[in-house]
Amino acid sequence: MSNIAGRVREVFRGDQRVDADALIARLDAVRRFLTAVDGLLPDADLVPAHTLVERAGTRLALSRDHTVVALAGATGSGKSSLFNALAQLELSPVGVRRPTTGVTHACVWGPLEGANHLLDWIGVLPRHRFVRESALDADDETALHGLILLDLPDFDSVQRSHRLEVDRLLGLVDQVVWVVDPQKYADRVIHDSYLREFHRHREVTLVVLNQADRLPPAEVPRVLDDLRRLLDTDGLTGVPLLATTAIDPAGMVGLRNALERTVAERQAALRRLAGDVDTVVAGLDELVGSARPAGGPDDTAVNGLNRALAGAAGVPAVTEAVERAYRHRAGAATGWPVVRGWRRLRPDPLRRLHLPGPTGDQADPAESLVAATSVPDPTAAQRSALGLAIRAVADRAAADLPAAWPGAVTSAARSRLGDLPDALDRTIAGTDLGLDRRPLWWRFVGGVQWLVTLAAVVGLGWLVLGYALRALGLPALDNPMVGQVPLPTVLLLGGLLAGLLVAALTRPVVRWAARRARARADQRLTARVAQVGDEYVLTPVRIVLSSYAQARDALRDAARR
Ligand SMILES: Nc1nc2c(ncn2[C@@H]2O[C@H](COP(=O)(O)OP(=O)(O)O)[C@@H](O)[C@H]2O)c(=O)[nH]1
Ligand SMILES: [Mg+2]
Repeated sequence: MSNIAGRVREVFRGDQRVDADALIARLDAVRRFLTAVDGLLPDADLVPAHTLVERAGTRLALSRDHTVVALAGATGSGKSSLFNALAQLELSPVGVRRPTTGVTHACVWGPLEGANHLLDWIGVLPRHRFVRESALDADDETALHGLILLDLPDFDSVQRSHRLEVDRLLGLVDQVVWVVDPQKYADRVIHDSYLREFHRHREVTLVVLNQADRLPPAEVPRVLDDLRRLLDTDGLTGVPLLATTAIDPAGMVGLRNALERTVAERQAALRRLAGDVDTVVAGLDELVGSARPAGGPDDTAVNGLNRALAGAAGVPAVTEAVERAYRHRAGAATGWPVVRGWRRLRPDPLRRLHLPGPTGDQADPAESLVAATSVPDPTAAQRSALGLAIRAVADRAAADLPAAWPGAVTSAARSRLGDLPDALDRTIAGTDLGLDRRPLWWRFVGGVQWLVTLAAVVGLGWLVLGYALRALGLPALDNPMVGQVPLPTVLLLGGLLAGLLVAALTRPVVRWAARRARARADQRLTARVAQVGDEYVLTPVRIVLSSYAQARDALRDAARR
């Protein structure tokens, strides 16, 4: 016995204390993780983390002076016998029935207050709660004050409800004492389904080989060694392992001592939760990894997106219209006055797209809430090019992320796809295309055209007047001469010729200026369309990337013991 107790002490010496504040900080980190990934990762993957946050919050809010220890094991291993022996219920004046299988019984050492809330939460019915506070005990039970011992149903029960109850309770208790017996200690069920699952809860796991009295004394160490080897394979290296005999008080000393230490340390609840955090973090690790993603998609993908957006928004059609509108408006302002009116009859190319007309009037702001322009809708090819460009942006942005994330990034990139057409249209309608002001040189050339036309008209009038006077036999006008030619003729022909000449000279200048106007409009529209892409596609992507970074940092904090 002393040998075994010595081994137990050695293991306990290796245990580290869990700081309550550090544990609370780790739980906060898990909470931050959950906030960061909310709506981005599949809910099913987050259930353990949500459960942990809720359970841990409640457990820490409930009595920390109590330690809930469960006796768990297969049918007939001796859980109830150990429970009765420790609680000495047979001696108790309460005179209770022997606990029956299938129902969890609890025994509380010390006062029930505080323990009752804990037992309400754990779900042990009041009529299955016993108090180990007896006048007969005197002071020899004080070392266990604060212990709440549970006798769990058999985990290998044929009744599914019993097994579910065991699983539920194993998730809530602070420490588990696994009870095995010499016949069944190597059973696969207990190792594969239970002990192995508890490898992150080594610090709150204790294994007892009960019914040690059934073995020849010389066999006990050999069986314990064999069991120790199995526990090592379960990942439970170093957990306390001791032999017990429920029917002999002397065979209970080791277990009692271990429980007294657990109760005195007040650490089991914290260690259990710390183990839970470890388990949850390990489960989430694959989901988050340690990738350090770029701040967003690369320039190539963004440029591709902007091109596709410009195509879908009809930017080429608008810039083409800008060029034609420039020529149209410049022609109307600088053309030969004789044909100007005729030009004005033709519709303005920008007006046709319901874009700001020749007077520079902006689209009505109320109207701009709905499709504002008549720019042609994107073709199927443009639509699919946009879809591909958005996909490329998402793919590039999510390239370094773990498998759970690219889906979230793609959804984010496409999240506002439905709003894009209107947003693009409003942007096109609201963009200053640079045609508002009439260039000074138009006015100058227009003025020159008026002057030369006026000259021609004056010449014509003068000539007509001269002919009329002559026809009526009145004294003729005395025409001043320019060289050999009379002045009115010079005015008329010179004016007409000058008008045609100015118009001819102006035309290439107008063409060149129209191309410049088109380039300017293209620049402005592309920049505005890129802003829309930023707002509707890139920003949602960046939000997911920053959520990823937050989740990764939070998980790293949660992992830090
Ligand atoms: N010899 C011996 N028998 C025991 C010991 N512990 C339990 N038993 C017997 O094993 C049987 C099953 O015990 P029980 O406590 O009901 O097991 P449970 O199903 O795990 O609750 C009962 O007949 C007990 O008397 C022990 O340490 N030594
Ligand atoms: Mg039992």
